[in-house]
Amino acid sequence: MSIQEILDPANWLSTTGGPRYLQLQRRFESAISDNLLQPGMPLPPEREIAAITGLSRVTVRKAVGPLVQQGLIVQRRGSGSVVAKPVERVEQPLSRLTSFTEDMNRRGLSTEAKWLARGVFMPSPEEIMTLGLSSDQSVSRLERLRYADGLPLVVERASLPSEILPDPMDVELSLYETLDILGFKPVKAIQRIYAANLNAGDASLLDVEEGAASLQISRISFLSGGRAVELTKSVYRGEAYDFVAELKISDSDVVQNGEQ
Ligand code: 16G
Repeated sequence: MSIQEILDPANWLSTTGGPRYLQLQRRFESAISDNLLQPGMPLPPEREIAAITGLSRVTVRKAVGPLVQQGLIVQRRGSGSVVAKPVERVEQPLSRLTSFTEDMNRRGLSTEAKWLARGVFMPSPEEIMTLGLSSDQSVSRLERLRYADGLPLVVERASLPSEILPDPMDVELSLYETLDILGFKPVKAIQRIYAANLNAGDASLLDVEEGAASLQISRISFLSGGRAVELTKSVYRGEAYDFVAELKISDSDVVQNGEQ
Protein backbone atom coordinates (compact mmCIF):
# COMPACT_ATOMS: atom_id res chain seq x y z
CA MET A 1 0.00 0.00 0.00
CA SER A 2 1.45 3.37 -0.96
CA ILE A 3 1.60 6.25 1.49
CA GLN A 4 -1.08 8.00 -0.61
CA GLU A 5 -3.44 5.04 -0.10
CA ILE A 6 -2.60 4.76 3.60
CA LEU A 7 -3.43 8.42 4.12
CA ASP A 8 -6.38 8.54 1.70
CA PRO A 9 -9.17 9.89 3.96
CA ALA A 10 -11.67 7.56 2.26
CA ASN A 11 -9.92 4.74 4.16
CA TRP A 12 -10.14 6.19 7.67
CA LEU A 13 -11.82 9.60 8.06
CA SER A 14 -15.40 9.56 9.29
CA THR A 15 -17.73 12.33 10.40
CA THR A 16 -18.56 10.44 13.56
CA GLY A 17 -15.00 9.40 14.44
CA GLY A 18 -14.17 12.37 16.70
CA PRO A 19 -11.71 15.23 16.12
CA ARG A 20 -9.98 14.96 12.79
CA TYR A 21 -6.45 15.37 14.15
CA LEU A 22 -7.14 12.42 16.48
CA GLN A 23 -8.40 10.29 13.60
CA LEU A 24 -5.25 11.06 11.61
CA GLN A 25 -3.09 10.35 14.65
CA ARG A 26 -4.82 6.94 15.09
CA ARG A 27 -4.43 6.24 11.38
CA PHE A 28 -0.67 6.72 11.70
CA GLU A 29 -0.55 4.62 14.88
CA SER A 30 -2.41 1.69 13.34
CA ALA A 31 -0.46 1.92 10.06
CA ILE A 32 2.77 1.72 12.10
CA SER A 33 1.57 -1.15 14.31
CA ASP A 34 0.24 -3.04 11.26
CA ASN A 35 3.61 -2.49 9.58
CA LEU A 36 2.06 -0.65 6.63
CA LEU A 37 4.45 2.11 7.59
CA GLN A 38 7.73 0.40 8.27
CA PRO A 39 10.67 1.45 10.46
CA GLY A 40 12.94 3.88 8.68
CA MET A 41 10.32 4.77 6.06
CA PRO A 42 10.37 8.50 5.21
CA LEU A 43 7.08 10.38 5.61
CA PRO A 44 5.92 13.08 3.23
CA PRO A 45 6.33 16.66 4.39
CA GLU A 46 3.50 18.26 6.35
CA ARG A 47 2.10 20.18 3.38
CA GLU A 48 1.92 17.00 1.30
CA ILE A 49 0.13 15.11 4.10
CA ALA A 50 -2.28 18.05 4.26
CA ALA A 51 -2.86 17.83 0.49
CA ILE A 52 -3.44 14.05 0.54
CA THR A 53 -5.76 14.10 3.54
CA GLY A 54 -7.56 17.37 2.75
CA LEU A 55 -6.82 18.54 6.31
CA SER A 56 -5.14 21.81 7.26
CA ARG A 57 -1.44 21.87 8.06
CA VAL A 58 -2.32 22.86 11.63
CA THR A 59 -4.45 19.71 11.99
CA VAL A 60 -1.66 17.57 10.50
CA ARG A 61 0.84 19.09 12.93
CA LYS A 62 -1.50 18.43 15.85
CA ALA A 63 -1.76 14.77 14.80
CA VAL A 64 1.95 14.23 14.23
CA GLY A 65 3.17 16.03 17.39
CA PRO A 66 2.06 13.31 19.84
CA LEU A 67 3.52 10.61 17.56
CA VAL A 68 6.89 12.31 17.80
CA GLN A 69 6.45 12.57 21.59
CA GLN A 70 5.65 8.84 21.78
CA GLY A 71 8.76 8.06 19.77
CA LEU A 72 6.82 6.50 16.86
CA ILE A 73 8.04 9.13 14.43
CA VAL A 74 11.43 10.79 14.41
CA GLN A 75 11.70 14.33 13.13
CA ARG A 76 15.07 15.43 11.81
CA ARG A 77 15.74 19.03 11.05
CA GLY A 78 16.29 19.46 7.33
CA SER A 79 15.77 15.84 6.33
CA GLY A 80 12.07 15.32 7.13
CA SER A 81 10.37 12.72 9.30
CA VAL A 82 10.77 8.96 9.33
CA VAL A 83 9.00 6.09 11.06
CA ALA A 84 11.09 5.30 14.14
CA LYS A 85 12.96 2.02 14.43
CA PRO A 86 11.75 0.14 17.50
CA VAL A 87 14.43 0.00 20.12
CA GLU A 88 15.07 -3.38 21.67
CA ARG A 89 15.78 -2.94 25.34
CA VAL A 90 18.99 -4.46 26.62
CA GLU A 91 18.57 -6.17 29.99
CA GLN A 92 21.52 -6.06 32.28
CA PRO A 93 21.78 -7.96 35.57
CA LEU A 94 22.98 -5.68 38.33
CA SER A 95 24.95 -8.18 40.34
CA ARG A 96 27.73 -9.09 37.87
CA LEU A 97 30.82 -7.06 37.22
CA THR A 98 31.20 -7.20 33.47
CA SER A 99 32.38 -4.91 30.70
CA PHE A 100 30.28 -3.42 27.94
CA THR A 101 32.03 -5.61 25.35
CA GLU A 102 31.34 -8.78 27.38
CA ASP A 103 27.70 -7.79 27.94
CA MET A 104 27.04 -7.16 24.27
CA ASN A 105 28.94 -10.26 23.08
CA ARG A 106 26.91 -12.41 25.45
CA ARG A 107 23.75 -11.10 23.78
CA GLY A 108 25.12 -11.58 20.28
CA LEU A 109 25.03 -7.84 19.58
CA SER A 110 27.81 -6.25 17.58
CA THR A 111 29.65 -3.35 19.20
CA GLU A 112 31.34 -0.31 17.86
CA ALA A 113 32.85 2.69 19.56
CA LYS A 114 33.51 6.20 18.45
CA TRP A 115 36.34 7.84 20.37
CA LEU A 116 35.30 11.30 21.50
CA ALA A 117 38.44 12.14 23.46
CA ARG A 118 41.29 10.54 25.37
CA GLY A 119 44.41 11.77 27.06
CA VAL A 120 46.35 12.23 30.28
CA PHE A 121 45.24 15.05 32.60
CA MET A 122 45.73 16.39 36.09
CA PRO A 123 42.94 15.00 38.30
CA SER A 124 39.72 16.81 39.21
CA PRO A 125 38.75 16.97 42.90
CA GLU A 126 36.21 14.17 42.26
CA GLU A 127 38.88 11.95 40.67
CA ILE A 128 41.26 12.64 43.56
CA MET A 129 38.56 11.60 46.04
CA THR A 130 37.19 8.52 44.29
CA LEU A 131 40.45 7.15 42.91
CA GLY A 132 42.41 7.90 46.07
CA LEU A 133 45.00 10.07 44.32
CA SER A 134 47.11 12.99 45.40
CA SER A 135 46.74 16.20 43.39
CA ASP A 136 50.01 15.63 41.49
CA GLN A 137 49.10 12.12 40.27
CA SER A 138 47.68 12.27 36.76
CA VAL A 139 44.70 10.39 35.32
CA SER A 140 44.03 8.84 31.92
CA ARG A 141 40.61 9.81 30.58
CA LEU A 142 38.68 7.96 27.88
CA GLU A 143 35.49 9.27 26.35
CA ARG A 144 33.54 7.01 23.99
CA LEU A 145 30.19 6.77 22.28
CA ARG A 146 29.34 3.07 22.24
CA TYR A 147 26.97 1.35 19.85
CA ALA A 148 25.06 -1.93 20.13
CA ASP A 149 24.05 -3.34 16.74
CA GLY A 150 24.45 0.09 15.21
CA LEU A 151 22.34 1.90 17.84
CA PRO A 152 24.14 4.58 19.87
CA LEU A 153 23.49 3.23 23.38
CA VAL A 154 25.80 4.92 25.86
CA VAL A 155 28.29 7.74 26.27
CA GLU A 156 31.04 6.57 28.61
CA ARG A 157 33.57 8.78 30.34
CA ALA A 158 36.20 6.80 32.21
CA SER A 159 39.05 8.06 34.39
CA LEU A 160 41.83 5.81 35.62
CA PRO A 161 44.98 6.59 37.60
CA SER A 162 47.86 6.90 35.11
CA GLU A 163 49.75 4.42 37.31
CA ILE A 164 47.11 1.85 36.28
CA LEU A 165 46.73 2.91 32.63
CA PRO A 166 49.71 5.07 31.62
CA ASP A 167 48.73 5.36 27.96
CA PRO A 168 45.03 5.72 27.09
CA MET A 169 45.93 4.97 23.46
CA ASP A 170 46.58 1.35 24.53
CA VAL A 171 42.84 0.70 24.75
CA GLU A 172 41.43 -0.71 21.54
CA LEU A 173 37.99 -2.31 21.82
CA SER A 174 37.76 -3.09 25.50
CA LEU A 175 39.10 -1.20 28.49
CA TYR A 176 38.70 -4.24 30.75
CA GLU A 177 40.65 -6.38 28.30
CA THR A 178 43.50 -3.86 28.42
CA LEU A 179 43.31 -3.78 32.23
CA ASP A 180 43.42 -7.59 32.26
CA ILE A 181 46.60 -7.54 30.14
CA LEU A 182 48.14 -4.94 32.45
CA GLY A 183 47.21 -7.09 35.49
CA PHE A 184 44.68 -4.58 36.84
CA LYS A 185 41.29 -6.08 35.97
CA PRO A 186 38.80 -4.92 38.63
CA VAL A 187 37.05 -7.56 40.73
CA LYS A 188 34.41 -5.48 42.46
CA ALA A 189 32.59 -2.24 41.90
CA ILE A 190 30.15 0.18 43.39
CA GLN A 191 27.56 1.73 41.10
CA ARG A 192 25.23 4.62 41.60
CA ILE A 193 22.28 4.70 39.20
CA TYR A 194 20.07 7.69 38.66
CA ALA A 195 17.65 9.11 36.11
CA ALA A 196 18.33 12.40 34.37
CA ASN A 197 17.23 14.30 31.31
CA LEU A 198 19.80 14.48 28.54
CA ASN A 199 21.65 17.70 27.90
CA ALA A 200 21.98 18.89 24.31
CA GLY A 201 25.47 17.41 23.79
CA ASP A 202 24.73 13.88 25.00
CA ALA A 203 21.29 13.91 23.33
CA SER A 204 22.80 14.64 19.96
CA LEU A 205 25.46 11.93 20.46
CA LEU A 206 22.75 9.39 21.35
CA ASP A 207 20.56 10.63 18.49
CA VAL A 208 17.56 11.55 20.64
CA GLU A 209 15.82 14.81 21.50
CA GLU A 210 17.40 17.12 24.06
CA GLY A 211 15.73 16.55 27.44
CA ALA A 212 14.88 12.88 26.70
CA ALA A 213 15.06 10.51 29.65
CA SER A 214 18.35 8.78 30.34
CA LEU A 215 19.79 6.40 32.85
CA GLN A 216 23.11 7.51 34.25
CA ILE A 217 25.52 5.27 36.09
CA SER A 218 28.63 6.09 37.93
CA ARG A 219 30.86 3.06 38.57
CA ILE A 220 33.93 2.96 40.76
CA SER A 221 35.73 -0.35 40.45
CA PHE A 222 38.43 -1.85 42.60
CA LEU A 223 41.21 -4.44 42.65
CA SER A 224 40.93 -7.22 45.23
CA GLY A 225 43.18 -5.27 47.59
CA GLY A 226 40.72 -2.33 47.54
CA ARG A 227 42.65 -0.01 45.24
CA ALA A 228 40.32 1.99 42.98
CA VAL A 229 41.09 1.53 39.29
CA GLU A 230 38.27 3.24 37.48
CA LEU A 231 35.68 5.98 37.79
CA THR A 232 33.33 5.70 34.82
CA LYS A 233 30.26 7.76 34.19
CA SER A 234 27.88 6.25 31.67
CA VAL A 235 24.89 7.96 30.11
CA TYR A 236 22.45 5.43 28.61
CA ARG A 237 19.56 6.04 26.26
CA GLY A 238 16.66 5.67 28.67
CA GLU A 239 14.44 3.61 26.42
CA ALA A 240 17.11 1.14 25.47
CA TYR A 241 18.53 -0.19 28.70
CA ASP A 242 16.96 -2.05 31.62
CA PHE A 243 18.83 -2.97 34.74
CA VAL A 244 17.55 -6.09 36.42
CA ALA A 245 18.37 -7.05 39.99
CA GLU A 246 17.64 -10.43 41.51
CA LEU A 247 16.69 -9.96 45.14
CA LYS A 248 16.84 -12.67 47.76
CA ILE A 249 16.11 -12.65 51.43
CA SER A 250 19.15 -13.71 53.40
CA ASP A 251 19.54 -17.29 54.69
CA SER A 252 18.98 -16.15 58.26
CA ASP A 253 15.63 -14.67 57.24
CA VAL A 254 14.65 -17.98 55.64
CA VAL A 255 15.36 -19.84 58.92
CA GLN A 256 13.46 -17.24 60.92
CA ASN A 257 10.50 -17.33 58.57
CA GLY A 258 10.51 -21.13 58.67
CA GLU A 259 10.36 -21.06 62.47
CA GLN A 260 7.41 -18.72 62.59
C1 16G B 1 30.80 -1.00 31.37
C2 16G B 1 31.01 -0.31 32.70
C3 16G B 1 32.15 0.66 32.64
C4 16G B 1 33.39 0.01 32.08
C5 16G B 1 33.10 -0.59 30.72
C6 16G B 1 34.28 -1.32 30.16
C7 16G B 1 28.66 -0.14 33.46
C8 16G B 1 27.62 0.72 34.03
N1 16G B 1 29.85 0.41 33.19
O1 16G B 1 30.23 -0.15 30.45
O2 16G B 1 32.41 1.09 33.98
O3 16G B 1 34.42 0.95 31.95
O4 16G B 1 32.02 -1.51 30.85
O5 16G B 1 33.90 -1.84 28.91
O6 16G B 1 28.43 -1.30 33.24
P1 16G B 1 34.91 -2.33 27.83
O7 16G B 1 35.85 -3.28 28.49
O8 16G B 1 34.06 -2.97 26.79
O9 16G B 1 35.63 -1.13 27.31
